[in-house]
Amino acid sequence: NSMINNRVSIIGVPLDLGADRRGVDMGPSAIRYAKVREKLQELGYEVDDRGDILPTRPDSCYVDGTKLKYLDEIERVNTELCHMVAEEIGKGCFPLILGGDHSIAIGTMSGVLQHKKKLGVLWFDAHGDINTAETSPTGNIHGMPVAVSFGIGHERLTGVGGRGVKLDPANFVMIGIRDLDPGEKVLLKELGVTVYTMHEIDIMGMAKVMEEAIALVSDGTDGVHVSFDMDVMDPLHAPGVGTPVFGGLTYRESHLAMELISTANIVTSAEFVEVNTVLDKRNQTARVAVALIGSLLGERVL
Ligand code: 6HN
Ligand code: MN
Ligand code: MN
Ligand code: MN
Repeated sequence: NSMINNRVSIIGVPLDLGADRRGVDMGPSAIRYAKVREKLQELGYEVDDRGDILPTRPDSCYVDGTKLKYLDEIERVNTELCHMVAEEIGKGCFPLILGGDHSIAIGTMSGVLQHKKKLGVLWFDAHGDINTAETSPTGNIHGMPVAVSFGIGHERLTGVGGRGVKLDPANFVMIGIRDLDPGEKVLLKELGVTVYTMHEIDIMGMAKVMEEAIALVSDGTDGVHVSFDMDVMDPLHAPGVGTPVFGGLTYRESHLAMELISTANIVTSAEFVEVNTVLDKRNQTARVAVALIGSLLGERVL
């Protein structure tokens, strides 16, 4: 696999301030406990676990004037994450980020963008995560990272990593979507983001969806980031998530997607987010995440 360097750097971000339910702050520990390092070493990678970027816990829910919750701390953690991701890529390592709530995609993607100016993104999620302060029903920043990556949203979030470098909606593909807020639907259409909802996956099948998605994110790009929100899976397979939605990807559909991305040899960074240990059953969701990381980075049955 030539796109994937044989050195992987793990970065944990135990942040849960971007979501309403506590518990994803233990996600990185849970994924490590499910033996992510061992899995990667088995596959032949040299693994450097850079530890966690530690958020502080404000004692009350700070809400800024535009109703964004915990803006200060989320901006600070993402700025640190941006630097760390850029640093690891600079060293020639593949960054694997463990969340934490999905607001950390702001830091991950802005860090990758320091090196890959034309970045494609495969966004696996039940949700669109493309709200702004104006459209968000909750004020939770984990519902906003996609908007931010296009330069839309609070300036302290779009400013992470510098205002100049942003993603092109033409190379951004969403997969597994089944819960969008009204304002998100408007913005997705306006920007022309390609969205494979569960409906398209049912009709076309995952293999065809991934064939098209891979073509879109690799067209003229210099890297591809995989952002995998565990709630894209059906809650039957991934019960440990804060915002579960019925009717998601099966265990095999998720693996097939990872395997096809791996075979296409395009991925240059990845993050697995929203593992909520408080709601999980015997660390099942973290174990599934590790299995998916394996498939994404080359593991095969035979
Ligand atoms: N996630 N659309 C809802 C909101 O609050 O903006 C849910 C967002 C979920 C975000 O799961 O990463
Ligand atoms: Mn998400
Ligand atoms: Mn989600
Ligand atoms: Mn909703």
